[in-house]
Amino acid sequence: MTEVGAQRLNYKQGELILCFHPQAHQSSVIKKYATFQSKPTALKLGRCLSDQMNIWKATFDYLTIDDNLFMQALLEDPQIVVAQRNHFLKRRSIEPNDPLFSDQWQWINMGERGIADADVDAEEAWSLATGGVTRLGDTIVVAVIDVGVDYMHEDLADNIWVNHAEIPGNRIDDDENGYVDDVRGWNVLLENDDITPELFAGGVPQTHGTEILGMVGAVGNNGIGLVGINWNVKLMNVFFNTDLNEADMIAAYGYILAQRQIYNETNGEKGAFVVASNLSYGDEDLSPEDSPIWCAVYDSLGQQGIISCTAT
Ligand SMILES: [Ca+2]
Ligand SMILES: [Ca+2]
Ligand SMILES: [Ca+2]
Ligand SMILES: [Ca+2]
Repeated sequence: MTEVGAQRLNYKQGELILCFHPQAHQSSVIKKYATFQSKPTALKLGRCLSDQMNIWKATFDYLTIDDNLFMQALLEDPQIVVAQRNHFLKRRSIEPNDPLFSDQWQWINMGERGIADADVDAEEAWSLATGGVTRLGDTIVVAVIDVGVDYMHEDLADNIWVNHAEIPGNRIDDDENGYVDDVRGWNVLLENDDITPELFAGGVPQTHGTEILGMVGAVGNNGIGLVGINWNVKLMNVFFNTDLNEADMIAAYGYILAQRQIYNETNGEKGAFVVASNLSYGDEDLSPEDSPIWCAVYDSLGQQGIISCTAT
């Protein structure tokens, strides 16, 4: 066999991993394959990788021996349970190029804040998924109930959910979800889709909603600002103000529930595939007995497939 460029191979040439039967005589097996197709194999047993499983590393002369045929012969040997190549593994971690990522110790903490690795192991999750669309083709939506958001923000705009089934400003509930002109989400106080941030006294906009959205889904790997735990996601905004009461909050959840339930019932033709919701508000003096309806709302959300996160 000729030597193949190492960069094209995903395994170590000349190495095999062999799992022997429990009663096998390893040395006699190795001796049996001293030659293969009349050529010397230089087959040698290397390190025992697991005594319990009887797995060993082995080496052979891959320049002389056809490795495919040789492995096939080993696989068919009654003393060997299974033989395979020794593949290289990739580090299962992805890190984005966003400039402020190194400040976000909650994702990966190298010890710059508190204890190293006191983080959510974001890089390991990102090696599997960074948001976007599910395997079945559903666009992932996360709903946030908060005090409005800077939805034109350069690091959020691409991830803001928009209800494309609704025609804006015609005072008609085009998608028949019970909410008129709900293009950018829903404002439970004004009963329209105004999600611009509430103003503090003096006209300063609240930033809490924008911050929460950044955590959930600031656009990742775009070379700008921060990175959200989801790099690519649709962020549905439901607005209330800081004087929120329970009734307003239930109305906010009502919008989220409606969108997901309609999505489920129409097989994705209408509504939104909301998988999670966030509410950064609560009251430490309330108990579940005081608020049975609030509690039940979470059951209803869960039944439709929504995980809810709150700061109660
Ligand atoms: Ca970690
Ligand atoms: Ca509507
Ligand atoms: Ca409309
Ligand atoms: Ca970014």
